[in-house]
Amino acid sequence: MNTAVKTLTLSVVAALAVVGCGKKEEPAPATQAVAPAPQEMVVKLGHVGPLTGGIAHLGKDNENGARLAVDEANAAGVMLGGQKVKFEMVAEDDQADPKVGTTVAQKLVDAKVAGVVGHLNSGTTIPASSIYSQAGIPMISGSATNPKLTEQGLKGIFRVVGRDDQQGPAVANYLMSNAKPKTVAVIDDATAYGEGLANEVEKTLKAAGIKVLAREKGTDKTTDWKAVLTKVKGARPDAVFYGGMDATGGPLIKQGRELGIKAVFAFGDGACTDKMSELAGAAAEGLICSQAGIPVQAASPKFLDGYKAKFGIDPILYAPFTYDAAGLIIDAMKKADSADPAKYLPLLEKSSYQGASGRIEFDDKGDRKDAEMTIFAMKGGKVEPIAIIKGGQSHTVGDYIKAAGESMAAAGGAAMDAAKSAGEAMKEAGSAVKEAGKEGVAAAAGVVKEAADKAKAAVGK
Ligand code: ABU
Repeated sequence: MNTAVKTLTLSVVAALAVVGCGKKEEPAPATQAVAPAPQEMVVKLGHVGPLTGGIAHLGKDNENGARLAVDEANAAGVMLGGQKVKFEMVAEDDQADPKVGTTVAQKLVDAKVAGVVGHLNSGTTIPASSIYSQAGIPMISGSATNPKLTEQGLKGIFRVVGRDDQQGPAVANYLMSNAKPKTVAVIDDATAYGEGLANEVEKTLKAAGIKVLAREKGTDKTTDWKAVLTKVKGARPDAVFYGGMDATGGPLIKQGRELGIKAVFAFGDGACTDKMSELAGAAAEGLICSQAGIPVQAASPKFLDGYKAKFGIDPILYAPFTYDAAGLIIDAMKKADSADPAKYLPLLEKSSYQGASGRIEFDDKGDRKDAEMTIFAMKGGKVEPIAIIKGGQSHTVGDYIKAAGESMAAAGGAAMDAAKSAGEAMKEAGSAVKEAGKEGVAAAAGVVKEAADKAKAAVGK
């Protein structure tokens, strides 16, 4: 039951009690002890990402997104089961390491968190997901894009970004239509994400008849790519695709240009940040990259302003998605009127939630339905979004933001209408209670129930 209806029902019950007794309560004697205020119920939410190492900037960005959602919920005040709730974020560092990832996942389970936002990397999220699922704790990643995460058939495991079997074809198709390469070199960092995305890109290129060179590999810690790039240079490819993160992608493009490679360089979401130009300088200009979701600039103004006000910087990449992941968990708890995962998970599965990154609904696997893909190019040291692809249609970023604003305004209008209807139903209920004083409590209870149902239906629209 939502708050408006609950408030209405409680007011009505209280009013009926007064009417039913037919007399006013005596004032409490001065000596009577004042009941202590009910204690806050603490609900723990976990967040996990790399907070140390080469991609700590992305882990912190993810954590900030989740923290903003938690702090906003605490500031707004949330009641569950009649008790005031204080959400407490338990933040862990998985160092982007699969083994550490499973260790901290178990730590969060032992700490009895009610839900988890994370992890950042597919390589940590996939093994950790079975630990959460077995413990019955819902987990939503705001960044892990490897398809395997949601192909394991695990209950309570979700992501709010798209998958690499959508992102790979999107960036490969853009590369083909834009740079028209005949030969492409594909390199990856041997992680679940980097290798998986590189495979998807290679598959798409090959299906279109493009020659793809033998795969070259590094690791998620490689910063000296000269041996790999010298081999690549000898094959004179028209384009180079790298599956990996910005911490390793920056040195890769820098060293590629230093070696005189003239090819177009393309990357996936993990290397689609301004960090690329911090690491590579002018060598990063003109690179192409993709994101398995909307660009951060297209997130809701409420989120963008709130993030800047709280952290004094702009969000980098996935923060709108981790903000939404935390928001989804809290919203499902509110709908279930409980922080018990067994009670709120069924509502989380059926979410239709307007987040900072748009409307979020999940399919049966836990993937976001109809996720956007964005293509970027590096211009003047910044990754600039060029096109947002949704439902097979390509949109300019300006058009997309305008349409998103209009649909949010429409959603806001519908909420106002619902609130108005709820207010009218409450007025009706008030009159019914007044009438009950004359004609009987039972008759009033029927009218009140009807009014409460109307209010519930109006607000639930
Ligand atoms: N999606 C790119 C970064 C996170 C991952 O490993 O999937």
